[in-house]
Amino acid sequence: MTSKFTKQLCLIFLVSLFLSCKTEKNYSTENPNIIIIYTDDLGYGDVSAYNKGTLNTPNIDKLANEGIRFNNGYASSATCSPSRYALLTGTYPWRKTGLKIITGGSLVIDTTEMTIPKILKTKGYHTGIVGKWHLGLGSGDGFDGTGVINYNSNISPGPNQVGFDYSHIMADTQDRVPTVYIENGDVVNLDPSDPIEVNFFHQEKHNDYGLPTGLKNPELTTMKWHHGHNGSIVNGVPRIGYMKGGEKARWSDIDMADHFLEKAQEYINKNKDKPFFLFYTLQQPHVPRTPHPRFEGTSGMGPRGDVIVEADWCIGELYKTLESEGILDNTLIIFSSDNGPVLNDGYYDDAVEKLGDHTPSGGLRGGKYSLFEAGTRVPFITYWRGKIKPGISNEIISQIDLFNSISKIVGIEYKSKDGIDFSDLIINNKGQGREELILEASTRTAYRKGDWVMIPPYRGPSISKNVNIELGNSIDFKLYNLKEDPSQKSDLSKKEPEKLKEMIASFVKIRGRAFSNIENLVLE
Ligand code: NG6
Ligand code: CA
Repeated sequence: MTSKFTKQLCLIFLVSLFLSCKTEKNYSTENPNIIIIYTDDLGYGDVSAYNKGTLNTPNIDKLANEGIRFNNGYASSATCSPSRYALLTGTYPWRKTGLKIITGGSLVIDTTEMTIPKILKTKGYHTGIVGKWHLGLGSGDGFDGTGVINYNSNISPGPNQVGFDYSHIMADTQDRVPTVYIENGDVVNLDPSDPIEVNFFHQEKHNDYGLPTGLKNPELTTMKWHHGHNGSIVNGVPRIGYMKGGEKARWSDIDMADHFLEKAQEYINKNKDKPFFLFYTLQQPHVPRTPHPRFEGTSGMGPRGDVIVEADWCIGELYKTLESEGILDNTLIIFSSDNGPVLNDGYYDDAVEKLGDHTPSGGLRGGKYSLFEAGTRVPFITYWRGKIKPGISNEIISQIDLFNSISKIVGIEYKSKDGIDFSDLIINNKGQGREELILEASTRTAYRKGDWVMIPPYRGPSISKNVNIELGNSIDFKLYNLKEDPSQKSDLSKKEPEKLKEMIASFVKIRGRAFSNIENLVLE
């Protein structure tokens, strides 16, 4: 009797084991299409699924509500280029000396480095990027305005040399020259008789270089610069840097969202019969905020709100394309943002004045450029119709982990330097997330472990006057408990000296004794 019962139990156990193996295997053998939708400067609280307020993002909400909404999802960094580097390579950006925001600089990913698209190519994927690149182009040295890129012949190395079969990009940002699209290394619509020249050198010296500038001819601008953006004026918008030529190739700012959407849709249509990876990197809501007229006034919050509504619409349209092409059920969509929110990032555009009750940071402290949570904690959503069950996760996960996780999902165990495989979390909402994570903002680093965050001392202003954001600089170590104090109001470093010591020790283990303050600290 007992043995019959035991046999039955064993049988049930084996059958359920078989079934569970089958479900686990399902996603790793099917080679789904993978789309990473990546917004620029969209805050934790800018998505209404995260922060029900005055701004509505119904299409992103659909992904969040019918997929997994991660409440502790991070970009590696509080600025763009480092986050994008970390996402594509699974490597902490501070390992790359001097990696900061790029302005006309050269490619920061080494062409020998492994990247997500390169991994996917080994599994027969077609890979594409449409949108903002901001990882540098060409092989000069330096991240800043060396002006060495020749835009008049095929530009290489670039996205196509680090794993993308297809690229249709803007080089850096919408506020930087050259204001042209680049497809597979070639400037789109370039007239050879009107070559493009660009430089980023100091304005006093080069104020007479190229197009009229915001500094000298403010009367020619339709958008006024607040700080920084007083170089060449294109379409009434003064930019960072100076440009001449390339008149026919210049983009129309108000059409940029539609342009990238169309290119993304074209890419999907063309590649729908094989597995593909699309990195769709929207420019919104980064400055200059230039909504198409049909979105003007739709948010009641001025251009910043309007371009978020526009970006949300684009995501809805992309979704419809996947549905009408019949490939939605075979497509994993990952949605996130490259860093936290900023209101005034260099232009007078009513972002502050018309904000009303909306909270872009969703109640987190800081914003873009900050070591506080709002700098790096961003919307992070995974969606796969019919495969991912709706859910919410409070596990800690970083964009750095997408490299290992995506590898696992397509059946390769490729491990990056700093990433962790969270495929089970991403697909099944199962298992634990990160125990610890280094956070980065303009080469400064902080440390999260469990609910605790430690920010080491840094020189510099506590608040950036230009953007009005608390940067996380202080002469002391700061310690916060996010469970009890999600908005980092109470520094516990004096109250919890043992915890602080433990946090510093663990931080130093990963980061090294990179700071004199830490070197002087007694760590017995
Ligand atoms: C800064 C710009 C800012 C923005 C940022 C890049 C100034 C004063 N500020 O240097 O406007 O362009 O670079 O943002 O020029 S990011 O999201 O691409 O990192
Ligand atoms: Ca950004």
